[in-house]
Amino acid sequence: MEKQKEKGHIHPITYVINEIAQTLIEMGFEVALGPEMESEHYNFDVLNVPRDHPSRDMQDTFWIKGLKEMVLRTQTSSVQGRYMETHKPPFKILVPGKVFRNEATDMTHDFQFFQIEGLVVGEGITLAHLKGTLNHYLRKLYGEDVQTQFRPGFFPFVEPGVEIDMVCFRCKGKGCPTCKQSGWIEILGAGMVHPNVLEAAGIDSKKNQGFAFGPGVERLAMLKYGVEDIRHFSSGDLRVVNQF
Ligand code: 2U9
Repeated sequence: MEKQKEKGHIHPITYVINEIAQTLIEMGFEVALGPEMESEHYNFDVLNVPRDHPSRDMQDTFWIKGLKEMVLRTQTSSVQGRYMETHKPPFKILVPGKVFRNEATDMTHDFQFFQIEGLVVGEGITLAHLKGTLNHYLRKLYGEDVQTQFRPGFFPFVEPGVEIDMVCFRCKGKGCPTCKQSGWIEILGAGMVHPNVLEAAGIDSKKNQGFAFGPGVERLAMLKYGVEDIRHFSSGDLRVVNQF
């Protein structure tokens, strides 16, 4: 008898992107996409990243040889910059895609990874909308008993910026090596869109407010599936994907 052919597998990163996208689409978000090779203008300038910011260094960003002022995008936010120039608020978009960082790899850092960013702009948008949206999608991803805390954080494109922690899935908040005894695990960054970013796209920041969030998908997947090294996801080792 002919041996049954083994079926293909969906990559765990694709699973997580699809799951988050589905939740956000149910909430009225639309998907926006853009180029992986991006201009310095959309990758940094319109996002309020100062000219002398360290993230623009050769050591942190892949600059394209022979093409002036072109980079491999360091975050998917460049897509939102383009979108805001051509669409009037109110809008809610989600932007999944690959991003690149010119840095040494270790268990929690890779030179390429995926992000799924969200952006909501309109009149009367507040930090409460950001909290509600993130808590809803984290519950869908990790279960109804997810508990989060929001701390101040700094990113040039948001003000105020927040970093969001989740109660440690391993020790449930008691403190263990996974959460460095704190009981909390940092999962993503977010914030209210900086007025400079809205104005750079021609949006009146007196009339409109926005919130944005930008998790790294591998980090969410590592926590969901208990994967200890981020590099497993792009290693091409089928023993990894065959488990999903
Ligand atoms: C626009 C305005 C603001 C997206 C945001 C973060 C905070 C954030 C990091 C998480 C881990 C990058 O992958 S990472 O290294 N990002 O914490 N991202 S707010 O803010 C935006 C996006 C678009 C127009």
